[in-house]
Amino acid sequence: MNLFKPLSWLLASAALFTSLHAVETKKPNVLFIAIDDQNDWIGTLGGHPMAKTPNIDRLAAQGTVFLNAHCNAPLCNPSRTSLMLGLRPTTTGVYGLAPWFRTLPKWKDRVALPQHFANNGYMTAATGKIYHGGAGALKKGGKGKAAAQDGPPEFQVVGAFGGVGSKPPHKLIPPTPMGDHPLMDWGVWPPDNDDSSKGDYQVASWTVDQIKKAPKDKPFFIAAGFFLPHVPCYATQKWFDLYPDDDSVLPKITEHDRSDTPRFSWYLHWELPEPRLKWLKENNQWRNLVRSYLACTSFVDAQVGRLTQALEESGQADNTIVVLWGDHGWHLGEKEITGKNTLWDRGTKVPLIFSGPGVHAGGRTKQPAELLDIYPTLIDLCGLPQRDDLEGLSLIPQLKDPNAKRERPAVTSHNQGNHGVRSVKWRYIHYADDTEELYDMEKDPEEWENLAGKPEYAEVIAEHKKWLPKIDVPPAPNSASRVLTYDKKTDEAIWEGKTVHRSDPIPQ
Ligand SMILES: [Ca+2]
Ligand SMILES: [Ca+2]
Repeated sequence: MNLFKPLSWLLASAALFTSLHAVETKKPNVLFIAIDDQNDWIGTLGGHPMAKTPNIDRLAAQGTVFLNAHCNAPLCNPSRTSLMLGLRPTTTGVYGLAPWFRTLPKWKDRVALPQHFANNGYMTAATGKIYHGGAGALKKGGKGKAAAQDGPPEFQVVGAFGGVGSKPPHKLIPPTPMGDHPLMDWGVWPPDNDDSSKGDYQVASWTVDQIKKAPKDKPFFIAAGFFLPHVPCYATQKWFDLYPDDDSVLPKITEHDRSDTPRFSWYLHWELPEPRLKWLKENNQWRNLVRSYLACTSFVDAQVGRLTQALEESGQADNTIVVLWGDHGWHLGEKEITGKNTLWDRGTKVPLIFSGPGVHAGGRTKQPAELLDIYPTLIDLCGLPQRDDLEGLSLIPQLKDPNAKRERPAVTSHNQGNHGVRSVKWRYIHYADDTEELYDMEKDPEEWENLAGKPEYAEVIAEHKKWLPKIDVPPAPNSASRVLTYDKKTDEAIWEGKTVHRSDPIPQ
C-alpha cells in the first residue's frame, strides 16, 4: 500500500483548507463612526488651534487622515444619502431634509453601503444617527424613531437612536430670530456633570457592547452615529473647562466678508433658524456658542475613545477598519453666519480618517477626498465584490501613499446648479445664476478675497469649471426643507417655496 499518495493528498487538502480559512478570517471588520455637523475643529486637522480631541488624534496617528476631505452636500439628509448610496446629490435629486430615498421609486431598491456588506456575509449593526432621522432602512418591526423608515434590512441589529438625550426644561439662550427654533440652543447641561444621560453616551455604550459580543464566525460592520456637536450644543461643565472663557476661542473673521461674495451666496441659506453673527454679537452669544460647540466636540471625542478602547480590549483592533467621518461643516461666525448650507471650506470640509489593515499609519494627505469615496474604499479594503454603479473614487492610493495624486477635485453641491470645486490649491464656486467665487486656499485659507472676475485667473476658473457635475437633476419629488430652485430665464429664485426677489433685504 502506498502511504505517500494519501498523505500528500491529505497535506494538500489541509493546505487548501488553511488557505481558504485564512481568506475567510482575513476579511476585516468595519467600525463606521459618524459625527453630526462636525467641521474641521479637530486637533489633528488644525481647523481650530485650541480644539482638544486626543482620541480622534490617536486614531489619525494610527491611520491616515484626509486634510482636504469634503461632503458632497452641506446638509444632513443629502450628505448621508450621497455617502450611503455612493451617488452625488445631483444624480439622485436628494437636496433637502426630505425625501427619504427609499420613498423614491428610482432609488428604493438601491443597495446602500451597509447592505453590500450584509449581502456579503457581514453582521451589520447600527445605532444613533447614520441616516438622517434614524439608524435607517430597517426591517419592519425595528425599534424607535428609525422604525418608521421601512426598507431593505441593511442593518440586522439596531440600537438606541441616541440624539440629544437630557434636555433643560427651557432654552438656555435668549429667543433666536427666524422662529426661535427649539434646537437653536447651547450651554452647560446637565448641571450634575453626569454624561450618562446624553444620547451619544448611550450610543457609545451600545456600540461597545456590540463590539464585545460580536459573532466570531463572521466579520462585522458596526455603525455608530453621534449627534453632537449638532445643535442644541449641550455639554457638561468639565468639557467647557477645556476652553478658556475669553475671546481667544473665537474664530478668525474679517468684517464685511460678504461684500465680495455674490448675492446668490445668501440664497443658499436664505431664511434659517441658525442665527447670524450679528445676532450672536448683539446678544453676547458668540463666545458661548463657540465654547459650547468645542465642548461638545471634546465630549464626542471621548465617546470615540470608548469605542477604540473596546476594540483594543476585544482583541479585534488589528483586524478592524475604522472609518470616522463628519457629514458636513459648520460656520461659527465665519462669513457672517452660523450653521451649514454653504459651499465654502467651513461648510464643506469634514474629518475623514481611516485606520486598520491596509492603511498607512501616520499618513496625512492634502489630496482632495469626498465622502462618497468611502463606499468604494471600504469595498477595496475589505475585498468585497466591486460595483460599477458608484460615483466615488477608491482612496486606496492615498491610504497606501499619502502623496499619491488624486485624479480629480472634490465637488460639493447645494441644490441644483450650485457647486463648490475644491482642488489642492483652489476653491471655485459656481452658483445657479452663473455668479462665481475663487479663492487661493494656500495664500488665503479663510477665503476672504474672492478672485473671480480678475482676468489673470480665467484659466484657473476654466480648469475647475470642467469638474462641475455633468448630471445635475432638479429636486426629487417631495423635496422639502432647505430646497432652493432657480429659473435662469426669469431670474426667479424660490427658497423653501417662497420667491426671493433681487431687492429683498437679507433676512437677519
Ligand atoms: Ca448634519
Ligand atoms: Ca470677502
